[in-house]
Amino acid sequence: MEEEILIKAQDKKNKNEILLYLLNNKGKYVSGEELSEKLNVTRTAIWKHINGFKKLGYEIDSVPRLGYCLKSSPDILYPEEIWKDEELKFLGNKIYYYESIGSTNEKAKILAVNGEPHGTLILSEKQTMGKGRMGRKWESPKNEGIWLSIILRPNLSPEEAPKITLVTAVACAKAIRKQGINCAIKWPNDILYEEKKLAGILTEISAEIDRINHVIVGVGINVNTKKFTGELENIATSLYLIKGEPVDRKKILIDFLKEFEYFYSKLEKGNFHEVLKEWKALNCTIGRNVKIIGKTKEIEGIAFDIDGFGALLIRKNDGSVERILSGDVSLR
Ligand code: BT5
Repeated sequence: MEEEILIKAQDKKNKNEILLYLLNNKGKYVSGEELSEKLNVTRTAIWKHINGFKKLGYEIDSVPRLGYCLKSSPDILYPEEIWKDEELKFLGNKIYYYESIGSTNEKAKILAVNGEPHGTLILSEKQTMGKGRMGRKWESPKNEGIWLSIILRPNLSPEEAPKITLVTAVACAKAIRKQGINCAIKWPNDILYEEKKLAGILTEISAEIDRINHVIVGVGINVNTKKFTGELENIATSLYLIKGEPVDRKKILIDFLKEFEYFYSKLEKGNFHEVLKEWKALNCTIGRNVKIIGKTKEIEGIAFDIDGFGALLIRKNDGSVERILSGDVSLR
């Protein structure tokens, strides 16, 4: 069943300064007077906001004469936690943050058609109808992973759109590697650890013949899932299962967004070769015997390279070369 619970839809320029002030002074007492003077808000407004943050799970002490002290933050991907980072330039300048949604990609498509800007981020703590490619399902249990979509309006031709999947895969793998996890990219859209799937990417495009209207890039990262069952038991893994301890989702999310901006700007500036170089260093597909299961045919051979558009090049047993734009790869 599809349920949609929106917590907040907001522009970065209207971020909640009270929460940011508390986040930046975590563990310290700040007086109501100080907040009120610095942020130009009334004491009553502050009190109301503080109660709202407490409802979200922020642990805030209020002591007469001393003021307010943020003791701990809940494990939620609240937009201010992202805006706290001042390095991000265009990603998340507008954020839609859900407690629950059908699919962030589906929502992003509607928002993109309604004109939401480049870089808009759609985040949900849970998806009830998370999607993989070709109508497959993506399991997205509450608070256990990062389930997000980004609206992009790139200045690229439609045949260049697959480059965005490569940018995303590099950003995702880099953010995960920062945790000391030696993950690798499997062409085109998987992040694996020891052959098990840690993250998946779903890139969807709306285009005319010669022009992209928008691209939606969806990312699912299994962070704190403790157990996979059924079909996923032997094929999926999470950062928790690899590290043996809970991992801070906010940190992974922010690292991913920063890496994405970095590599996306390479793409925008015509330096896609730098993305490719990084992709090649992080991938586990090239050099392997593979079987590609496409919509209409199957191909077997050695994946020996990717080209400047991100297509996989396969040398078949008869020596001929095929250029693959999409499909499922099984590594042999
Ligand atoms: C993908 O498809 O890997 C793309 C996944 C994209 C998910 C994100 S979450 C945010 C955004 N909103 C969405 O609705 N989707 C995106 P594909 O390569 O087709 O892989 C799908 C297959 O992965 C399934 O058939 C399962 O076998 C497996 N799978 C499903 N859930 C999984 C999970 N949580 N972890 C690992 N594998 C999973």
